[in-house]
Amino acid sequence: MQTTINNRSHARMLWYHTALMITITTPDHALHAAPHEFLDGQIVPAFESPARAEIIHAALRAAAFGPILPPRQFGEKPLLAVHDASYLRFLETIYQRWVAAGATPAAVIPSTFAARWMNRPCNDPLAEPGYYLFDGSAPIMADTYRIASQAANAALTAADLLLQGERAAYALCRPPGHHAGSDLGGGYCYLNNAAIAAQYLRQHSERVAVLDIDFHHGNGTQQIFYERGDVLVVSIHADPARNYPYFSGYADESGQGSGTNANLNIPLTGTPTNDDYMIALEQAGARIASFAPGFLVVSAGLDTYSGDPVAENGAGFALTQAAYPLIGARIADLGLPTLFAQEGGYGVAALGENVVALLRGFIVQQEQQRS
Ligand code: SP5
Ligand code: ZN
Repeated sequence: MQTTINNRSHARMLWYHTALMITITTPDHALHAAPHEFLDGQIVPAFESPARAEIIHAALRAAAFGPILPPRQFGEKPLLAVHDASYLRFLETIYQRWVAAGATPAAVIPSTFAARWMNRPCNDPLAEPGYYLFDGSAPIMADTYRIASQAANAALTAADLLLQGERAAYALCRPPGHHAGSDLGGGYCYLNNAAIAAQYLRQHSERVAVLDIDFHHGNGTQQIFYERGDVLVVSIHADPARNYPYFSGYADESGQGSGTNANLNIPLTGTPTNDDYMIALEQAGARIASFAPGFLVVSAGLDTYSGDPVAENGAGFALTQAAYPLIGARIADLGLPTLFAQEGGYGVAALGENVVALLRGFIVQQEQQRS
């Protein structure tokens, strides 16, 4: 593994040599700003806000890990490799059609959902959102599709950096992605940035792994790769019996068909501490190592932090900031080219520092491996 890393660094462009980790992001993310979401029976101010990315950006600038660059444009092709065309057209057109039909211009939020035995398609602008969204926490505004595409482009640009020989890159994706399935959005997610990047990297390696460390089960990523043996999906998250997204994320969901045993869910009950979490991460790491992927995509949610407002009241995880460097170091130990894609994390005050702590843990460990 050591040799692989050194060979890779020869391919680096000279000016990248001093960068410990390159970040990809664009200030345009702020154009996607939901006025509210529908959560637990109430209209509440949107938790997934531009302030999240702003505080992460500021913390990364101060940490000076390396350049902070804008995404390149990839067009729709890599999105279509993961998402249905009809779903992309929905995301792109629904806001205008919704407003033209006389519905509120604040945001598209469904109130009637297609579920189980009532799932006939209906293209009425007031109905379509209930077909393509699974909850009331993914409001669609005028610029949502364009900005979600930019988040995917950020992940794809980070993927390209790995292909150019970078050991790691960080995509500051906003909106996040891991709840978005092939034809379904929800939980603040529209396009599955991590899955799009994993699928893109898959063109350059026979096997790719996704490690999801967000507090919530990465249900969208699981669905997208559930019947695939070439992309391993491992998710550590809160017990679905008591936590969003509730209807998936159990340990017995292990993949199907060619994907049998290529999905690993590690649900944690109670309020796990740093130590509890590291035990779960050890299990996740062992599975990823034995899968021997060419690339690792980390769905990096920081809502595992103690007191996160979106985690269940009184039953979130109990991780302290000290957990994140340990998590980053354990991920670096896998010795893989690694793409970090931002997912959740809503305790805005500590969010920037927690992201920096995670990435610093990775960087320090990676530097030790090199020397
Ligand atoms: C990307 C991501 O982290 N999405 C998370 C979406 C979660 N949305 C709904 C969570 C419902 C939790 N209800 C608990 C309220 C405690 N104040
Ligand atoms: Zn989350």
